[in-house]
Parts: sequence; C-alpha cells; structure tokens
Amino acid sequence: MKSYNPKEIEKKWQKIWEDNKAFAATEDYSKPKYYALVEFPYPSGQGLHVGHPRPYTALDIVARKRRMQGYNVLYPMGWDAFGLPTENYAIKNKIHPREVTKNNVARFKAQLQALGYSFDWDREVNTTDPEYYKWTQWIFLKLFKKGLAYKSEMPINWCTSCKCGLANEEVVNGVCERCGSEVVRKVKSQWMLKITKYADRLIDDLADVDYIERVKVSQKNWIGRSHGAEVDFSIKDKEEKLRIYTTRPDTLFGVTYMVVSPEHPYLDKYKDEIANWDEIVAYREAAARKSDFERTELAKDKTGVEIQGLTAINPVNDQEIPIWVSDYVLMSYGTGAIMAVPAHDDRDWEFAKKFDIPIVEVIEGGNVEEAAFTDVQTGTLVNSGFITGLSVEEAKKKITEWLQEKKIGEAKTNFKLRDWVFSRQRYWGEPIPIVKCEKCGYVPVPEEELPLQLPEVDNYEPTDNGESPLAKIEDWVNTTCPCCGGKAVRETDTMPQWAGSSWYFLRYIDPTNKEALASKEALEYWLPVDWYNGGMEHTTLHLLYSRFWHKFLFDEGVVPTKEPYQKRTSHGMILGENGEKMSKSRGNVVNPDDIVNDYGADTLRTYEMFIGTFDAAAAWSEDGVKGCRRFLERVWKLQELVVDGDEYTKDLETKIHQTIKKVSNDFETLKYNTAIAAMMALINDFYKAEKITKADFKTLITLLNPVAPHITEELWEIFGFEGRIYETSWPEYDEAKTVEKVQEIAVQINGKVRATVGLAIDADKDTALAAGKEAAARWIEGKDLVKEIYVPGRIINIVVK
Ligand code: ANZ
Ligand code: ZN
Repeated sequence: MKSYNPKEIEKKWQKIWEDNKAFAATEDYSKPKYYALVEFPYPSGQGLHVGHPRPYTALDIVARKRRMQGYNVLYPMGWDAFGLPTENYAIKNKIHPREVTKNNVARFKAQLQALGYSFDWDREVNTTDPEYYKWTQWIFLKLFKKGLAYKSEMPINWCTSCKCGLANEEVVNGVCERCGSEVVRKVKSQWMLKITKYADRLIDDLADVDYIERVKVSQKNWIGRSHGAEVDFSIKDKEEKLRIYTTRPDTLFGVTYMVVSPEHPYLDKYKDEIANWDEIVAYREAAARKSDFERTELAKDKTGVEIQGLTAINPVNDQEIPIWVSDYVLMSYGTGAIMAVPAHDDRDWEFAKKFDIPIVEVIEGGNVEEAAFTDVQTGTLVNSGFITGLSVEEAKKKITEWLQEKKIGEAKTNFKLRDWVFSRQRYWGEPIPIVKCEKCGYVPVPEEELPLQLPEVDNYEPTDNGESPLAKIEDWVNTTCPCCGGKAVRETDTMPQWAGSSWYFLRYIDPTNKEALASKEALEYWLPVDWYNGGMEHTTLHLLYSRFWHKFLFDEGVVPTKEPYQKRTSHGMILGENGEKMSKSRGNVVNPDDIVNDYGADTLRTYEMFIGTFDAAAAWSEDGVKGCRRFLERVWKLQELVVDGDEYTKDLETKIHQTIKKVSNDFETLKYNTAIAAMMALINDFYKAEKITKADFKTLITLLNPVAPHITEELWEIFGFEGRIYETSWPEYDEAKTVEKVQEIAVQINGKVRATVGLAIDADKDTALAAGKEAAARWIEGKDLVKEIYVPGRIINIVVK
C-alpha cells in the first residue's frame, strides 16, 4: 500500500474532473434539477479567506450528493468584482482596476480549484464584464421605464473617507460599513430605486419560502412594517392641524404633550408666533449634526425645547397640551410629529421625567411612576372615556373607527424601509445608462447601445466636489440626446456594488446568452434556486435587494417565479485560534493555501465541516486540522482490511445502514459535523472488525466523497470499482436494517420476574441462558439449579433450590 499523499492525488483528480467536465450542469431538461447557490466572493487583494470554504464546502456536499441521487445539478461560481477596495488599490498603485480585478480573480480561482469544488466553471460570471453588466444596465432601464428609478435631491449619508454616498443599510452605528469612517449628511441629487413599492410583498411572500427563522426576522425588521393610525390634532387658534402617526391610538387619552421633529415645516411656518424662536433655531442646528442613529438611541439622554406660543388640542377630550421640539422624533418617519404618551412609551417616559411633564396612566397593569408600561397583551384601558374597560386590541379598533367617523384620523400602515439610494460617485461600477437633455430631461440610453461601457480614465480618484471621476472625461460626458438629437450629458454616477449581485444567480442559468439575460426555457427549468447559503451579514440587504429585483422581473414577465430562492440558510464565521475575528492586526489570520499545502484540500474541507455547528461561529484550531488529517489517514489505511465480498459484513450491517441514514439526513440539515462524527465511528467499528468487505468499504467512501472528494475518488480507483465515484449512486439504507435486532426478555426465577436482558432476536439458547443468569445472579448465587428454560423471544425461566 502506498502512503496517503494528498499533494499528488488532489492535483490528479482536479485535472480529471476538469478534463471530463465532470460537474457541468446539462441542458437535459427531462431530468429533475437542483440549483445550489453560494454567495460569490468579492475577489479582494488578500486572496481567499478560510471563512470562504465553510459555506462553499457545505453546498458542495449537497451538490455532490444530489448528483449521485440523479439530479441535474447547477452549482456555479463567479465574481462580485466591482467595488471600492479594488478602486482604492488601483488609485494607490496606479494600476487599472480592470487589471487589479483580473489578477485577483485569477488567484481566487486557482485557490478555489485547489479545494476541489464541483463548480461548473463553464458558467463563471463576473459582474465587471461588459457582457454581464449589459444586463445589469438593462434591468436598470426597465426599472426606470416603470418609474421605479428616479432622481431626487436627497440628504444622503456621505462617507467622509470613501467620498461617496451610502445607503442607510451601509451605515452601521453611525459609521461607514466599509471603512468605519464618520458618515455625515449631505444633500445631493441621487438615483433612487423605489423598493418601498414592494415592501408589503417582500414581507408577505416570506410565508412561501423556506428560510431559517432568523433570516425571515431580519428581513421583516428591516422592512419594519407597523400598523397604526394618523391623527389630526388641532393647533389652538389655527385652522391647520398637526398630523401625527401612532401605533397606539388606544392611548389617546394619555397624551400629555406633542413633539415635532426639528425639521418639521410648521416651525418655519409659524416662526413669527414662536416666542423662543432663537432657542429653537439653535436646537435645530445642534440636531443637524447628529445621525439618526444617535438621535433615536434609547439610552441617550433626551433633549428638547418647548415651543412658546403654539399649543395643541387633544381631539378626544379637548385638553390643551404643549408642543415640544425634540430630535428623538425624525422627520423621515411617519409624519415627523408624534403624540407623546409617557405612561406607555419608554422614550416619552424619560422625556416627561426629565422635563417634569404629567404622566397619565391609561392602561392598567404597571406602575407608571416607576416606568412606562408597554405591554400590549395584558392590561385594560382606564381613564379613557368611551374606551375605558376595553383591551388594547379592542380599544385600538374602536378608537380608529371613531377617528375615521369624525374625519380626524385614519388607519395607517408605515414602513421603516426607505427607497434605495442607487448612485455612487465612483469609477469602478456599472455606468448608469441615462443621459440628461435640457429639453427632454432624463432619457434612457437605447437598449441596443448597451452595454454602456466604462470609459478609460487616467485618474480614478473621486473629485473633491463629490462628483464621480467620470465627470472629468468630457468626450464621454458630452453626448447627444437619444430622444431629440440635441446636446446632452451622460449621467456620471455609477451603480452600487449591490447591483451586480442582485441578479447574478439568473445569469448562471444561461451565462452566454446574447439576446436575453437568460432564455425563458432555461429560467423556467432552473428557477427557483433550491438552496442558497450565505453569510448572516448578507441576510438583510443583499437578500432584500435581490428579492426586490426578482419580484420586479417577475412583474415584467422576465422570470417565472415570485421568489428567487426557495431555501436560505446561513453559516457562522470562522474565528482565529483566540476566538477573535481574524484580522491582520490581530495576527490570527490562517491562510487556506498553507493548510492545503501542509495537510491537503480534503483535510481542510473535512475540518471546516467538522469544526462545529454550522450556523454558529467557530474558532480555528490547528489541532483540529491535524485530527481531521488523522481521520483521513485512517480511511486510507482501511485498504489493508478489505477482503472480497459484495455484501456487508454481518456484524457491521446494522451500523452501516444507520450511518447511511444519519449521514444522508445530516447533510440535508446542516449537521455536517455529526455526519462526519458518524463516519469516524463507523471506521472505528471497521478497525475492530479487523476485516471488511469491499461492499462495506465502498459505502463508506461513497458517503465520505462529498466531504473529501479526492481521497475517495483515488480509493475508488485503487479498488477498481466501476466508473468514477462521482458517477455512482448515493447509497440507500433499509429502514428495517437500521434497527438493532435486540429485544428485552424477562428473566424469571422461581416464577418471579427478577431482571430483563437485551437479546439478539436470533440468540441461541446457551447465549440467552448465560445472559439471563448473569442478569439475575444475586437470586441464583449459592443455590442449586433445578431447571432452566429459554422460550425464544419470550422468557427465560430458571428454577433454583
Ligand atoms: C403614541 C404612542 C404611545 C406610541 C405608546 C408608542 C407607544 P413603530 O412601531 O416603529 O412604527 N413615532 C411615530 N413617528 C415617529 C417619528 N417620526 N420619530 C420617532 N418616533 C415616532 O413606532 C411607532 C411609534 O413611534 C409611534 O407610536 C410613535 O409613538 C413613535 F404607548 O405614538 B407612538
Ligand atoms: Zn432631448
């Protein structure tokens, strides 16, 4: 027997698979299909991270298993290659971002190939390829033509370091998600996508897909749908009403003050009547310097100014109440004004305590002097006129009807979701295919002219006035209007990185199609993606954006399904040995190339699947890697035990059927670690048996193949099994044979049941009696045996004297 040499066999099999196009998805639409998808990587300059192989191996396991089960499997890979780090690198090193991308892609691809993934490389896509972004632009134009892409003067989140506008989603705790720098507000004219139009469907259709619960929750929270009412409060001595949004119209009798946001238009409108105008202006300026996050943070100390000269009237009891300005109310949500109910809202409670405003309890159940009582499940209405005595639910309904009748309010649903800021003032992105004509306004570039290619520039630096570098290239910018032929200028903003990844799974289906983003038949066959696994950090935005585009394309008749992904799961992060996030500065980065070099790709794959519960974070351990290598060595050495035989060894049969069952199920339910543990246990039994048949061995290596494809392919060849292992069928188990053939038998001594023993169904008399006597030893010891009987499958009967 040769020794196990992964270096040699891994290269060998990768070449054979490639030469034979072993994992190409076919156009044989008569076969059942399976579309397994992982998030395509951003080809950064750092190369592959050990975090990448975790999801890629997991779905490679699923893909390989499905092929063995007779499916036509699509398991593709590509590059999400537009984006800032490449552009920044290009600026710093004066290399074209196209070159940087090309080099990074080549490195990533070589690294992935060295891991033996069964990707169909013929379907590789790259978002920066003009033949790809042609269709990204095409989708944008469709959105534009349907009024779902529009330009708007917007206060946007501006990253001071990237010099670029960011979507709300890209601002995390007040700083830029990418670089961690301060984000400020800046008013700019931006392209926006009307994702809000799809808000309801993006929530409601979650009912039809099989996403893990926390992914559904994060989608719902981000969209933030809430049901409530808008209510008009009169302003004393004015015609005009102050309209507020509340989710708790049932608490109307508990309103003790109102709050308008510092940006509320009434402030300027009534400024002549506001006695403390200077104070309000100063407050407004201070608020403008804060982010929404800072303003609405619950823990933050409340600030505000009471407006002198304006008061409101509560429509339910005609009470006159003060109006305050405070930054905890945002202009961008609801109506920018609220009715404050300190007894039942935490923020209002803190505010009222701080400024000594009365707190009026209207829901019984707590102690509102101590804290706001916010429970809506329990408690009844008190101090509330005609709704006193009702439950919260009943009161909401009744008061909303009353408001509607009196025409002072109505039921209203609100969303936290905002339209998607779709412009970036950068070079390395898809050009937005729009020109601006003085006469015709914004005019789409004709479809025949797509792709609208990125022009060559000498300098990719963003300009200081916040324009994209494209704005400097006059012969590109100046063009003619497709509509009237007059002078026009091109849009110089580019699309955000989210664009290319919002539809890439569609292009894999038909990656070279020149006429359409993919053919109807192919889309019909392959959609939806059957299983999509990706990082938890992408379960909000990327998922939401791509679902939005997909729904739009469905409405346009381009795709045949309402939802792109049938099933979505997420994996946990891989951390450094010290349990911290891997980073250069922490010095805990593990390079996958080193692991492949030192231990082999199969070891890396096995280890990453064995490292722990798939959806939890896991710390790297070199010892763990070594353990997995030892396991594969033991698999390799099983060769020495193998003898001829087409059937399972009798004593191993149950265990083998059990293992097939367990591994088959665990591979479906993200329990890769316990599947591997079961295979480890099985080979322990193989070693104990000292001899195993070819059939035993063949089943083991087939089960292990999706995890460790190279070593198993090699062993398959060594034993001369038919064809290649990747062409074989997934092992079947017989449910009946997974149960231990053992039964509980009672042991009677002198007519009394004294013990029970577990006996094999076919146990012979001597074995049965010996077991019985051992179990009931203390009733037999020192006595004379008179009689012993074994009634097979029923009872052991012993008489002593
Ligand atoms: C009165 C009230 C009483 C409220 C109570 C809550 C509890 P969601 O669920 O997030 O939609 N609100 C409304 N507009 C706001 C704005 N522009 N900025 C900050 N807060 C605003 O929350 C809706 C609730 O948040 C509304 O219901 C309102 O306070 C506040 F016991 O009205 B509520
Ligand atoms: Zn024109």
